[in-house]
Amino acid sequence: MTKKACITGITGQDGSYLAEYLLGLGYEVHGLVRRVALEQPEQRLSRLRPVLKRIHLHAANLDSYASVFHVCSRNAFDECYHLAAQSFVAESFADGFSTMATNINGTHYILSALRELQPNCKFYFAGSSEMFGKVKETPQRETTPFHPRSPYGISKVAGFHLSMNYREAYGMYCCNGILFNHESPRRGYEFVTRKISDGVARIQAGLASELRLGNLEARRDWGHARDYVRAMHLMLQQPSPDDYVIATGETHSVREFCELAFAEAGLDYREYVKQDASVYRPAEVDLLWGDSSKARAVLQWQPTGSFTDLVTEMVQADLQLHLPARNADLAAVQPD
Ligand code: G4F
Repeated sequence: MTKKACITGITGQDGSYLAEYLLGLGYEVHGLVRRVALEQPEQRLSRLRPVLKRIHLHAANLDSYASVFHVCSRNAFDECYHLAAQSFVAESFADGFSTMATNINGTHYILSALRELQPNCKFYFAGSSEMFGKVKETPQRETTPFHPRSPYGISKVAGFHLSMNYREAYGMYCCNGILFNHESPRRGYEFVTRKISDGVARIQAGLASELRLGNLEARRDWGHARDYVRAMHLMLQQPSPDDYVIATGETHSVREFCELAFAEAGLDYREYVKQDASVYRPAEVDLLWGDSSKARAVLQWQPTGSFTDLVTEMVQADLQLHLPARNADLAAVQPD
């Protein structure tokens, strides 16, 4: 029988890769999206363009229990992937209240509606390595204590515990992925990797002359989003629910990312990158480095591709995006 999956946050990087992956496995894919996304499909559904005709979208507002309940009462799902969140850490410092409200209540509403209407639906919660924050050990694994350093991190710790509590209290199949940073050409422009790959392409195309960044010494364990959605699915296929760290096992600094990204376009990052104190965070997570041994052993999951491959793919994709602009400019100055 065809399995039905529900994805919250389907319009984002991970949601779009997951939708494609599940369609490839023969799933019927449903997505919860804000009504405004349905009204502005060109902008808000752009990542889903290749699969739009094959998925079912439902207007829902995760800030409203009634809205979430309404969708769950009309559709029976086998699996629910809860990816939707205010996921930009810096923004969570600017408005901690709405980040906490959306991320914590949204998770609670979905869990509660599922418990009421579809207690056998398997549930995936998108936990984050930001939960480790001021890390207590390196590398970080499932047993490493949490010490979040931002409203975003705190909201993810709360979501993690909500999901665990529904598992323990009501016997629901709830899994938490503790995903380290994962990137791709579909990454939002506010995150540092995309800011860099886009910045390189803009500079190369003559649209910008510098790139202003914050802390270049922060270290992250960066993988490819396409690999990480496979892990989400694998978690829900096990005999019993559990929590898993998903990471590459390598850590690199923002500076290293810059160096490789600019070099990909034949540029030296030191000539273009300017450090800007206004981009620094009030409390930084200095080092993230994951140990995904459990996922590798139990889920038989492993990442594909290297850090360099990821940087190359992102920069090349953004160079392609900006090429038409450069060509148009050149054409404009060509004599007849
Ligand atoms: O790319 P970032 O904004 O990602 P961050 O904060 O690590 O969070 C991402 O990964 C988490 C998983 O660990 C997710 F849960 C979360 O939703 C998100 O996807 O920043 C990475 C690092 C930080 O240390 C930041 O201070 O880059 C540093 N950085 C330096 N300059 C910058 C900049 N970050 C951004 N966004 N912009 C800068 O100009």
